[in-house]
Amino acid sequence: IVVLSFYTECLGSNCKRTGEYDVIVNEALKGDNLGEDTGEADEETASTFISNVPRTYKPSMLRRWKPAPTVMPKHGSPGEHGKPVHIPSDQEAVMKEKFKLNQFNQLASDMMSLNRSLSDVRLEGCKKKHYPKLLPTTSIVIVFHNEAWSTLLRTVWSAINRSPKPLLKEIILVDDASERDYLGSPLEEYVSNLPVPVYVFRTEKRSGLIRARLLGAKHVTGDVITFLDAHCECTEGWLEPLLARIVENRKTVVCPIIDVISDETFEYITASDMTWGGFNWKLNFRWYRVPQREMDRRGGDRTAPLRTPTMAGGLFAIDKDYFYELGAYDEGMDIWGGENLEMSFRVWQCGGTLEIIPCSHVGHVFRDKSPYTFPGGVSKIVLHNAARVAEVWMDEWRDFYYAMNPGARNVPVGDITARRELRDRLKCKSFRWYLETIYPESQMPLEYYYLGDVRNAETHNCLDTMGRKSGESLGITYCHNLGGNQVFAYTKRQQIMSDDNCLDASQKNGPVKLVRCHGMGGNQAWIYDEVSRSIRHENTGQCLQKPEASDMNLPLMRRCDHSLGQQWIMQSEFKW
Ligand code: LR7
Ligand code: MN
Repeated sequence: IVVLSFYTECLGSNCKRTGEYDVIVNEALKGDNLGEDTGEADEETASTFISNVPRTYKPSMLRRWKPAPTVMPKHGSPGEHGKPVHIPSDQEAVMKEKFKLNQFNQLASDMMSLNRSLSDVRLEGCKKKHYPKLLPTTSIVIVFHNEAWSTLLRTVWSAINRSPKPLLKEIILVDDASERDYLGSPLEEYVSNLPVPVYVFRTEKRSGLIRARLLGAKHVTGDVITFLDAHCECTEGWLEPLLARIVENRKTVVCPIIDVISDETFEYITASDMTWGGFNWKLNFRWYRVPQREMDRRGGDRTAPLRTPTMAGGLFAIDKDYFYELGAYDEGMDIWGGENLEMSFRVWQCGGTLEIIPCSHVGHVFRDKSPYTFPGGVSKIVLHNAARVAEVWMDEWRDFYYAMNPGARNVPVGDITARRELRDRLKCKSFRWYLETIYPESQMPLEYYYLGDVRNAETHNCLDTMGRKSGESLGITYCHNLGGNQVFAYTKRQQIMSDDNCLDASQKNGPVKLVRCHGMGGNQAWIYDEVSRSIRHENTGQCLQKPEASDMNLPLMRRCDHSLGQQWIMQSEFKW
């Protein structure tokens, strides 16, 4: 169950940008997700790193460019200006049938022009920006497995139409062993007639997106590699700010703002410029609200590059030499997942900078489920990839990953010596440095006393989140020793946390809830006494107690009385 929830959570609605963003906005409005800065930010971004990558581009590598002309709307064609597509009611059965092919509304996509128009979603300040007259060339690498024709080719056309011609060296498509005939010679024939060189390479057997990208990158002749998923739409002016930033500093890895193309209607929905990338204990990539600290660093300028702790993974640009110097990708990762956090940690820990460039917008079709097979099993693959991230980059914080995903201990990580050597060779910094300097707001506590289950001395039951969300009640049930929902960290800041939620009590005798950790003590401060084994709530002075018979599964707040029902065992040794 733990394993399944891992996967659905990752490809599921939680991962969907709209859904997550709503949550973020709502919580921001309520004011409870605006945790204060939880640490000191170090302004120096690891510039001590010794690099072979030349710091500047030679003039011969740069091209003079002009912005691409705006794509004009086709009158009467569905989806123009990024509007939603309406499916006639007599076509609903076809629509449902086609939805299964890719887990998005392929009929809607097929109805739209491959060159559909979009509105200019940029901030006014972005439209006025001047970029250098000379910029480097880029090659776009798009990998796909069984992608729909219309989404794949709309990705290609949007890049061609909206990139300054001299800057787009070529587009490299990598077919990862698709099983659809139209992706064979018909695709090769189609792309041979496009106004930009487009090449198709094919993996011999299903390799997964990570190795497919490595294959594509090998054939890149441009100076910058730009990766895109196969169901994207580039918007006006998307490329220039990315390249301009890399010219400024070749060790900057840059992402556009990833807007939402609805999987239901193909409507183009602008995403917030106030979210950045984080991750949870399961090592799922997650969007979170940008903290005030980073807004301040940018002088409040919403058009300025945003330093992000992690990236979503599919859409980014990187100097080609730097890509290889930094270790490209981990070839030991299969099919899907993990590479996004792996590269994010690697960039930061090894002396680079990872940014979201808010003046660059690219749409992506977010979907609830993955449409394709995971040979060998979803959980095995995803846990394997994530374990490699944890083992190579996260030092002792890998414990959080294993505690949250006990199934991961039984999945072989494979040989990781080459990646560990890479980390040594590049003299990369520790995960502690990353948490302290780059991501003090993360869910991973910097200092903690304990990680494990919390057992009641009388009933021998364990505190359990029951998989509940922020705002819901804490549960308690028999101890299963499997970690997951029964794993809690007791931190030096007196929080009892499970992933990004903390035990929270707001009144005497009241319920104990799971609430998004705010790091400000108050309702979330608990004092554990190792001798009396009590968990005392600082604000109310009451103690955590086993449920009463009538309320079987809800731990309570009661006056401290040293009874056995108020004694809690944190099993493994404490790190006092
Ligand atoms: O075996 C495979 N072979 C492939 O070529 C599996 C996938 N692929 C292709 C696939 O056709 C697609 O073009 O790889 C690309 C990414 O796969 P998706 O679209 O199923 O992934 P996703 O959009 O659900 O997931 C995000 O996380 C992935 C983790 O491995 C990758 O980093 C994706 O690139 C990434 N997508 C984005 O960053 C877009 C924004 C999504 C978010 C958050
Ligand atoms: Mn995708």
